[in-house]
Amino acid sequence: MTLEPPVTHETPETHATPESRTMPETHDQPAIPDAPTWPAEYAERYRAAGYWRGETFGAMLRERALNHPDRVAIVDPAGAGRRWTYGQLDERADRLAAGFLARGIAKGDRVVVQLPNVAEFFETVFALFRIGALPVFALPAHRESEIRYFCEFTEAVAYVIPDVNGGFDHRELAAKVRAEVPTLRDVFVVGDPGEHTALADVAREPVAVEDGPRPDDLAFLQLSGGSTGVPKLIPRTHDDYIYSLWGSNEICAVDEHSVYLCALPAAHNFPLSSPGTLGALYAGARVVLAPQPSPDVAFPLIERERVTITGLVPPLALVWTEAAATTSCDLSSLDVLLVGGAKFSEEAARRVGPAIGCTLQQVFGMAEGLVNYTRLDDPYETIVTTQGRPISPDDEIRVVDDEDNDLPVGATGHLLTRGPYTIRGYWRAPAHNAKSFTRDGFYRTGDVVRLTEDGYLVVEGRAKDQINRGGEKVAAEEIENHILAHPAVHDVAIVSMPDDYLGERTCAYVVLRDGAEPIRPVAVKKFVRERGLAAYKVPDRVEFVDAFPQTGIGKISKKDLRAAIAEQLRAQTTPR
Ligand code: OOB
Repeated sequence: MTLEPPVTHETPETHATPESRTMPETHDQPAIPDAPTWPAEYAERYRAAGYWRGETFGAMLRERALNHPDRVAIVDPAGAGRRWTYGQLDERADRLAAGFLARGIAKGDRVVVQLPNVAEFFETVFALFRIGALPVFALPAHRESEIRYFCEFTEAVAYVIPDVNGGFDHRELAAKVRAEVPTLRDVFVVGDPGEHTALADVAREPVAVEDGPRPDDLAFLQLSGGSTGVPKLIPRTHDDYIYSLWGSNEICAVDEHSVYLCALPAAHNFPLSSPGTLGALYAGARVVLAPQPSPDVAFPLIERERVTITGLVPPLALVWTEAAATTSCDLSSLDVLLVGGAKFSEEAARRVGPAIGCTLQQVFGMAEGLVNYTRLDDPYETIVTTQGRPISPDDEIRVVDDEDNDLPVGATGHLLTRGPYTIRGYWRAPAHNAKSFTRDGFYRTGDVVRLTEDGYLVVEGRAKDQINRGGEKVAAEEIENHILAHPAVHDVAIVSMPDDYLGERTCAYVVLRDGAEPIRPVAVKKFVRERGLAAYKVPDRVEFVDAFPQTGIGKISKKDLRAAIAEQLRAQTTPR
């Protein structure tokens, strides 16, 4: 057995690391910090450079609401359609914050938020931001296994859900998780609450929030795509995230006249902050929520709301490019289409402009921080052949070999980064942090890149054990651990296989136990699904083998497995 045992939850007792003692002394930190933060000299530098403006999300929304109360902030076309002005969003956030406080949700508490693209997402997160409670951003696709883990690991006090979304009843899942996780007191439901509490009933007369968050406090926990047995949580502060917003706004030309269409799931870092819905709100612009990213839903919204900018993952960008050729919708308001989350092929990138009539902007980002954009006025060849350059002059980029030696410009190697909006460590994960960060605080992205002479990054591959399914990240080890629980399975290795549409899909290579009854691929998929995992994590293909190819030192050679499945697929599609 060459697989590592499942990762167990790290206990708070093990938190103190040398890095985590570098907290600024003025900050009221718990005795054992939840995550390492920027050393004082870096924090000072980022403030002095004007990156960290000393704002919080709560104050930001209040300011926009005072300046332009009647401007539309959020358009939610679901049902009869809703349009909330900045004044209304601000007031709703105040009222919900008062209601949350009355129910005992306090500064620093964690609240798992799993909402689709609905207006209440913003009301909820701004109410929590105001209190200083931390939203934990779950995705709509997550199921029992992920949600239970988020609630347990973060010791969440509340969980916010829709009633039913995409045919799935979130209330049943919530009831199960609530019964199992003692810290979880409340489940708030957008829509029919069933046995839980309706979010609509929580609001109260606004109260002054005493002791709200400071700009350098944590604002929320974002999820990492990850490559480990369980997802890691990413602690982002008001200061650092707000910098990524206004930095993105400058690069993507988002201002108060912009209209941002949120087509991807709102909780993901890309549509949240690149420049995303929060960038748009920072600029005083309008956010339009698309319940689905498909052209039949999104194109009429672009026409009706005169959308100027949106962001898509590569597979959707391809679908839009094809649909634009025959649509009767007027897409002429769309100035910028951001594409990122996974590698956008040069060939596909060349098709966007002519088909949709907008400027393509490639974005290569990560929830841990660093975001790169091609610039709107870059030469066309740069836009279609690179994944952009960092937001900040203070984003430090290193491209290194396997021993952390810096490589010359143009050479392909591992991307390490450090900067004013890149975390210095995951939340409550000291053992993992020692591996994912260098001693001097560079984040090991797991991406394999090359730098061009003009400082642009080209993503060439990945060293982390992760499959990027069209922007949705699947950590191999997480799925392997689930499949290993099957009684007939002796060993398993998850690898990527090439796919025309998603770029990659997942293939599970399985070795059955000696003497076990043979099982069919569909039984493995069903097993994973029934363990309560998001559908995108169910292996796309299952191959049974007697043994795995091995590397020189006896580890499973995933490289050989990837080559084998790619060859098998080629043979299937190539006529003999
Ligand atoms: C975005 O964030 P995550 O956290 O879901 O995933 C980050 C990882 C990167 O490390 C890289 O492996 C991959 O996704 N990735 C790309 C890419 N953009 C992201 N790989 C190749 N080309 C690209 N353009 O995916 C994310 C966060 C903010 C903005 C955009 C994407």
